[in-house]
Amino acid sequence: MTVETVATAPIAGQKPGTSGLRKKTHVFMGPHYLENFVQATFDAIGGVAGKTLVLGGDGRYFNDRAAQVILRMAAANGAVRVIVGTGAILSTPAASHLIRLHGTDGGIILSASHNPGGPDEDFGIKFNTPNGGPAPESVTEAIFARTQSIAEYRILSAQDLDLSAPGRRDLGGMAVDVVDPVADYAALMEGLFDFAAIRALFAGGFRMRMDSMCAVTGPYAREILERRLGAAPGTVVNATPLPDFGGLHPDPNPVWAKALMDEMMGPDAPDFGAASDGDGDRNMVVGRGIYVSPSDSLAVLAANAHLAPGYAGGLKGVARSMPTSAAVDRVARALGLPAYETPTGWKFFGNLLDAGRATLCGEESFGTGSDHVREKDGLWAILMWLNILAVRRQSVADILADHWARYGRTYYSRHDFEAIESARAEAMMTALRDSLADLPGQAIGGLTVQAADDFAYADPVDGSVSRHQGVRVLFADGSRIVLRLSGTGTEGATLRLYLERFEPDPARFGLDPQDALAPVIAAAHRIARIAEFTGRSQPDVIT
Ligand code: G16
Repeated sequence: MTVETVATAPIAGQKPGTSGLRKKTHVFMGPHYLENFVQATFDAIGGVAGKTLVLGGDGRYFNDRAAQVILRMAAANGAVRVIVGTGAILSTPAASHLIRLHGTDGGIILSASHNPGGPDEDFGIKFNTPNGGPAPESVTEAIFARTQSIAEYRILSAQDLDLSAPGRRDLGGMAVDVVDPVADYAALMEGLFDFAAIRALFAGGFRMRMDSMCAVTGPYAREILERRLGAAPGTVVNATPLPDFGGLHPDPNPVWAKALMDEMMGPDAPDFGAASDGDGDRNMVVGRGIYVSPSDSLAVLAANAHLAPGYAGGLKGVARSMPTSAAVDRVARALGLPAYETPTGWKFFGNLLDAGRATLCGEESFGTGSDHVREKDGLWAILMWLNILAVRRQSVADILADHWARYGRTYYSRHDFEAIESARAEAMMTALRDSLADLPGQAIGGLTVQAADDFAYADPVDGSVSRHQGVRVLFADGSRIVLRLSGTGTEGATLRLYLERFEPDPARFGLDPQDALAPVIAAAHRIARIAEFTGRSQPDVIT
């Protein structure tokens, strides 16, 4: 085995977005594309000589090939050890846990998360730092800068390594520890939640449907829900991870997890439904006949976390991304907890979690998690709900009703306009930003603008400032709209329009969110001139 130094040249566009570098799979499979980005990552973190890394991915098409390349590059760059999931599979939260458990120098996760997979779909890669969390902007910017000056990369010439079963292998003097992807993660969950209470719940006839969407959580959910907690065999569906996710879009929302939604809204629905995404960090939860919006889910978990043994001592604080609804803020106020508002992207929670300022974090984009790892964690959220249901012995609908009765209901929805021509989307955002100063005081369809800005975040821990994180328009009645362009898409631009209205009147808790939000939706279209700039008046996806 010899180390080759391969001459290369910068490839344009290797700028990580909201969560790592995501591109079409064929782009990643192009000459030097993956290698350039991996070498740039190694260089940006001061090299990997003498270091230990974790490696794994969500099993999508090219995951196996990419993992072999990265192992050979890690060996050629002097890494001493790589811990890799069997078959190069690790869910994102499980990878985060392994980095923390073994105190490694970070890890590489292969995933485009909720984006579809396959030769014509998406692939992605991201670096997580030694705290287990996604690299902060300072690191991703250094990686991007390095991709623009790279001239060579190092790779071992070697055969593929057998990753099909646990055990230690040698790759040119570097130890490769192949580990069971599920075991350590399942043990972590067992330490946080009241498995005995959840087992008793299932033993009493409680029925659940878990849709793993042919993605990475299948083996994790089977082991934890069916084997350890005694849920009925077959509770987990779409449980075999497939390279193309069975042609499904592995995004757990009411649109892409429609089969689950139909079952939960239909006759004889199970008591509880849940779904997770491509790499296992997202979750959707549904009760019999009732959908739980992610913002409400975060608020309910914050209000009830003390019922789970791992959180019995209470929370240090809560954090949400700016576009997420303020429902959790109301819980924080009632509990006397600090509440933080960060830009979109889990990486912004890392400092708060590390500094012990927040225990629970969440986002409207179906992400919820805690300080047990440094990623959002789909199965964690589902188990937290199960723990709460097992202790309270109420239905999901009753728990939500209780919650709204106490805190009021925050109607919330996100409208996505996908694959817009990038120049049009940028022009719309520019015009909107230019109009911000004139908006306060304007009355638009019965709503008066109170304030409007372009969200900037000053990290309270390290003082770093992130600007242009989304336009917010606040109305006098407390309603709010937020507009930003997605940082995870791979085709054109996706405009995200976030809509929110607080309702204190219990007589009005039963509305359809789209009806409750109708005036806010109309105002958003008028203020941002969405149709004029993008040619679209209807969203592609509503969550
Ligand atoms: C990633 C980030 C999340 C973010 C989501 C959507 O999730 O980790 O923090 O909310 O993307 O981002 P955007 O609105 O920019 O598309 P995931 O599950 O895709 O890794």
